[in-house]
Amino acid sequence: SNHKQQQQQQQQQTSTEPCRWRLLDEHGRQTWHYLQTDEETRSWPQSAADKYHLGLATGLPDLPPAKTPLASVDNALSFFSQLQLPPGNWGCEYGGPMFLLPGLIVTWYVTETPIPEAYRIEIKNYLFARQNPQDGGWGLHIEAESSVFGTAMNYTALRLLGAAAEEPRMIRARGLLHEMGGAVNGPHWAKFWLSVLGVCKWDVVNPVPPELWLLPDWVPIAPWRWWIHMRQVFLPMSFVYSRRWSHPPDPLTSQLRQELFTQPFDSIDFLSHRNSISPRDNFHPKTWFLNTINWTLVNIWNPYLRTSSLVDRAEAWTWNLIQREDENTDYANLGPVNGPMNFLACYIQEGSNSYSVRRHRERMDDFLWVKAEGMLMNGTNGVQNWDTSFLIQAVVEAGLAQEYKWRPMLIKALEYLEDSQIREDCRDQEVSYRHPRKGAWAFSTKDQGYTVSDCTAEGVKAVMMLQNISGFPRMLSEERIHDAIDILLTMQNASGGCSSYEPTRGSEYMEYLNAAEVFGRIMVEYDYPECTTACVTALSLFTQHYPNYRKDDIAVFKGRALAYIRKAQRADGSWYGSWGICFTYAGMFALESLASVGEIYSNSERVRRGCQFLLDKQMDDGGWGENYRSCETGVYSQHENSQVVQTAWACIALMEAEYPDKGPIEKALTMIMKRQQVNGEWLQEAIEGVFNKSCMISYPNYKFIFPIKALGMFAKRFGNDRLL
Ligand code: LAN
Repeated sequence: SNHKQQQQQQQQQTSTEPCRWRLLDEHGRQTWHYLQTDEETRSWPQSAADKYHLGLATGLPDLPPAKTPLASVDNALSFFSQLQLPPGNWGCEYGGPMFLLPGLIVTWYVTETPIPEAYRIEIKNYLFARQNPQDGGWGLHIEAESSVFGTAMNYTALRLLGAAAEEPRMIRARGLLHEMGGAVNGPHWAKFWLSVLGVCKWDVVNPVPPELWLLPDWVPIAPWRWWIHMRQVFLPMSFVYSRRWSHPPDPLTSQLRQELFTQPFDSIDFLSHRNSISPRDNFHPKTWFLNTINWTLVNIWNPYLRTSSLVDRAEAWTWNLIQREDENTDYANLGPVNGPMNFLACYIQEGSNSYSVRRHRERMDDFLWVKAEGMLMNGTNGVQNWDTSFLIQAVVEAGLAQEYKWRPMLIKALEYLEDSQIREDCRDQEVSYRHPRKGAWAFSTKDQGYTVSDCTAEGVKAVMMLQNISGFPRMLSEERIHDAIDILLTMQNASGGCSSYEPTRGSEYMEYLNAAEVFGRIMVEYDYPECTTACVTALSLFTQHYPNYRKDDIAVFKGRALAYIRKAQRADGSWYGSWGICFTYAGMFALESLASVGEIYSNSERVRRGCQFLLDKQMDDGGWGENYRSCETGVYSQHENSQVVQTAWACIALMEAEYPDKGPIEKALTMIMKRQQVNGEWLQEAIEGVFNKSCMISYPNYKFIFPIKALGMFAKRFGNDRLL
């Protein structure tokens, strides 16, 4: 009974003590730990970074007010350098998407994984903190309007974490869910997770046939051709779907069966709701083509043609591919959706105590992050390589790499990049359809280990800027730099552009089979001005220092890449951005590409149009502010407030283009400097990043990195005169 009492007390406990949380960073693997005893807290003190991320006072000093751009950079670096983590990388919250935690919570629940009490409390806090105040629901991402996906899934997650159905905030959420027609109106992924949990019947899930993995490679729709995130989610999903595995009903899920729908569970004809979807979720409606295929799969293929030997073969092969993904990443997995799903597949196949399940359990912690609002799930296992590479570049661009003061920070950062460059290709590269990776950098860590074109490019640029330009020790040999260049040279598409993880493997028509409903442009790799620019500028910098290595390949690559950049420009002078919001972000990259081959304002009509597009958007206070609606609609959408990050992007774009009048840039940077706090930091503003057109994602370190770069570039070009 003592134990029971304790449990009850815990149930009531609604927050943890912020002073007990610590971030551990082992070679970039970031996990949060809640220290139970005072002895532990004494022997592992909280760092400034811990405090900052938890929203506690950092104790970092007030600084002399900055009057000049370089003084502002100095203040910013004084602050930001204190957030560098021991291995040399920077970390941060990488939240935004609101559909990740529910997948994890359902997985934990059905795999009988105990949730540490401190996690349980803080995840609950986060989900409640992010409940939309207007209507009590949740959307696809933190700034989105409520949808069935967000509301049904986060409501379910909260119930699994112990929130009571009668709690007022839950009553409100349920009311909204019912107004939207209940969980049967959720998108495909919601229906999948709810069926796994046993609160929907599998009939409601549109087919996810693992047989597709048996198609020969030449078939135009074979899964190996899909965008890597889609096929790696489809993989474990198809395995679980094939088994129609569900958690056996228990008292809690029986209650959920009654709470999530507008009519009694037993009276619901789940099969008839396969295609039910609320208009709020239907961002990318399914095509008649996909609907026909689904109909055929449900009514003809599954009942009559799907023989048991075919099922066995399909399940055996998908299971094999799941294991390869697990082994190649040491169970870190590509991302936050396939991670929990692979975990679930291992549980179904190998049972609760298997090595695979135990290792997956540990790896889930890599995705979690604690902040003042509570605990959230990051969009990847971190932003390590990406932000660290950019910070190095910003300091070098600002002309500060030689400064004694910043040397320890930069050495550490270089050590991190050294440690995290991928040194070997995957063991089963061909069979598991992996792109070469020796010499590449991933977005996050070496364990995750997926080549990304621009992460490799930004990484190798940062290394060269330190080693070849700024006289830093050669931690990466010439051979390793060549390895990175070799990878970049594999990344080009027939169009001349570059994609994210691999060159495009399938046709754009594959989008007709996009079944996710909530995302656009997900089925195959596309060309991106951002990724293309990163590759072009890395190759340019490389040839300056290694003029002979693969000279001709590089020249051809660059010529074709530039042709793509020119072609991707819209008539109004803009470029559409896919990974940051939106035209401002892509404009910065595209103009940098053009400048890297000498195409600038004075000699290029197209650059003038690019600059004019941006200048027309400058706001009265000198800043830029673009709303995330741009990403959804493809039309520039003005934010009501100017944003430090986008203002920095626009300034960098104009300076790259050598826009002749420093007036607008000076005005913009003055605005940025006015927003800097006395300790050198900038405060968080609107969300910065995006993926798949509809989902926004946070890049909190951008508010340091890009102002530092813009201010530094300005001082270099126009002098370090007083602006304030
Ligand atoms: C990312 C994050 C980084 C991003 C850049 C490097 C910025 C970009 O230039 C290339 C694409 C890449 C690597 C990228 C791809 C898609 C990711 C992994 C994400 C936006 C972070 C989260 C997102 C992932 C797909 C989220 C899980 C959701 C699914 C729909 C599977």
